[in-house]
Amino acid sequence: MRQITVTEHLLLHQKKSPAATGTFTHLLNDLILAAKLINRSVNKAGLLDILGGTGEMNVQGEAVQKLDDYANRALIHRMERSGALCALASEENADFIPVPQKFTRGDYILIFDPLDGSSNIDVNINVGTIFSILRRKSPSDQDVSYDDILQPGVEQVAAGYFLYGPSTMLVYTTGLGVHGFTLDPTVGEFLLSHPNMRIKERGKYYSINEGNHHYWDESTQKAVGYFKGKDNGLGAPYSLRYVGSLVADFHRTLLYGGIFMYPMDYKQPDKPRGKLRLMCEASPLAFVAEQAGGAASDGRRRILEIEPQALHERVPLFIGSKEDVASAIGYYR
Ligand code: AHM
Ligand code: MG
Repeated sequence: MRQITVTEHLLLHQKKSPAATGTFTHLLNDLILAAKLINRSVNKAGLLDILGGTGEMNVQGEAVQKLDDYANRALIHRMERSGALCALASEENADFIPVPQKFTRGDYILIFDPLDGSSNIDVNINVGTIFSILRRKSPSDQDVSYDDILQPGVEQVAAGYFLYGPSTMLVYTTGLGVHGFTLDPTVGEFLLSHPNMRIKERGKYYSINEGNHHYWDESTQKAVGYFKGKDNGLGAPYSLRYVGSLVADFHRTLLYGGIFMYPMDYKQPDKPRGKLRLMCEASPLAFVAEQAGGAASDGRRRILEIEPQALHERVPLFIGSKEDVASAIGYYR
């Protein structure tokens, strides 16, 4: 059997993509190295003193886990030295980070959620790293500004995620389909295991935090009621699956079909909001979903067309099989 590495795959299958340059390949390989380091720590989490919180809160007002902090530092350290980037932006940092002048700078921008689902770390449940790669808009000799960072998802050059689970996977797209690689720990390489991933037009699973039912508006209650309803016209009620790690819930949705929803809610009545972040969570996964034949919406707009107003902007998310997403967002018209 022929084993295809990520670099080989980029050279062989992504030739037509503007992302298939030497610099981009280098960027992706540095990202892979950072992910392997994070994977190593996640794997040993129970053995080292890296479980639990740091005692600090992040810019989102959420408790920072020690592994969140490690993953964030590993990514920043590795990626600012890659020579391919001019700036990075992380879920854990309030502002974007321009690549310091002492390092070689490139034209790409990396936006990431270093350890998605980190509230699940202490109980040994899948977590992941989500990434989005953009190209700067301004000339290379100028300082990077928020105009370079706040680009809608349609401008992404590449996006994807690493899933640290029973096996460790990389799933990514450069706009030429979605491809999945599994880490072979014996040789330390990600090898092509899921070429050309496609998501079913309709699935059998819905995924949402049902504990928020009382905080939802009527449209959301009806949308969720549709999937679990006996007389929904879908043949049978959908089964519920909810890990609470977006990467894991999305990965299952990609492979089995169905829908993942994190709608707007009224948990804080004066501040109705979605929970997930547009730039480092929703947009990259929306790019993957669409490239696999699925869809992603905030209920009214295609996620990829939303013009971000702020780096940490939150957005409601309906993502997965095309027909399931269409059914859900039909309740928001
Ligand atoms: P995180 O990036 O800080 O881990 O937060 C995002 C996570 C997602 O992985 C997951 O889908 C969601 O929060 C779960 O939220 P809830 O506990 O409200 O259901
Ligand atoms: Mg997250």
